[in-house]
Amino acid sequence: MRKFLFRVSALVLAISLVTPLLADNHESVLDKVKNRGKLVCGVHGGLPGFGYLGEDGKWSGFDADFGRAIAAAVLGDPDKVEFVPLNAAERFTALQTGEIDVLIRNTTWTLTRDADLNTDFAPPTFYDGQGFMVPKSLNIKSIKELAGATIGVTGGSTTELNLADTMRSLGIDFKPLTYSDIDTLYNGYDAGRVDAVTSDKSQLVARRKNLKNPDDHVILDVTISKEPLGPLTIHGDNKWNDAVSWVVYATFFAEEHKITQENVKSFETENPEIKRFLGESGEMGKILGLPKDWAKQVIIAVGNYGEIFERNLTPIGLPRGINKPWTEGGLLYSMPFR
Ligand SMILES: N[C@@H](CCC(=O)N[C@@H](CS)C(=O)NCC(=O)O)C(=O)O
Repeated sequence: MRKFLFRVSALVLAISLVTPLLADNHESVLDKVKNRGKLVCGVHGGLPGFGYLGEDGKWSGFDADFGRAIAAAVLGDPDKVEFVPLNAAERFTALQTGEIDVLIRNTTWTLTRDADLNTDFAPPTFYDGQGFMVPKSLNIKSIKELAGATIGVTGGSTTELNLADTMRSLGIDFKPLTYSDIDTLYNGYDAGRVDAVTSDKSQLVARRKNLKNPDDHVILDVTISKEPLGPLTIHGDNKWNDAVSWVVYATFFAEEHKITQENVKSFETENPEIKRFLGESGEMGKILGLPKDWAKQVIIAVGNYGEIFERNLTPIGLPRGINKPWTEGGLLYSMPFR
């Protein structure tokens, strides 16, 4: 009898230990966010224009606004988001361990990150490329002229490998100086400890503004890589990745159809696709596990893609470039709301 009872209690214990794990594995992050009533979003903390924690304690930036857009879609309130600042190296662990629900931190979509890191990407929100910044006084115009230079780069990023690949293929000797933190990198550059700094061009533009004399520095007219930046979710949670992806598409779609933060509440249309977008017909919200008016809430909260760009990136001097709707020759292309 005692043996039997022991077996039963061991079985009960095993089931009670395993069940939450199983349940956890099957619970989409979408449901976790709804139950918690808050989105936890990993961002950069020190990148003006993208993810920046101001001295007033307020978060700003393009990536932060996409976090707010997701909170608006899922929870109907763009303020129901907690931002977690992460450096380049720790960002993926934070997502893998479930510390954050989504990572929106100027992160490049690459094959290895997609297939080998237990993460999935949503559509890119910013098509970037890697470049170089040098002091004007060095009078450097091309990468070849960087021969023998000490080049500052941060670790844990795609940047390091792109730099090594490019220099090797061009047969140029250089000295990389790897920093673990963005502030020390740019302070080091400003203090003349490195001759040049390399990074995503958006980051060079954003950080040039903080240098002692921004006008004394030039970003070379060369791009050595493709850096499609966008949100990441945990691998295999399709429901959550669908929701995040369609929030991004909603911002593209609204710009394409001239739906703005100002006109979205009273937007009148007979276009069936726009009606579905606004939640006036169809079951788009239900299918995604979101409220009927989720896309409308996104635009009320942060505006369309162009508005998000103009609010955050135009002021730091970034041109729209290829980050324009496909109808204007750019790469932003929403899948159909159908
Ligand atoms: N888009 C690239 C680079 C993004 C990135 O994190 N860049 C580095 C600078 S090159 C950075 O911000 N490092 C600062 C830090 O980790 O604090 C990537 O996804 O790896």
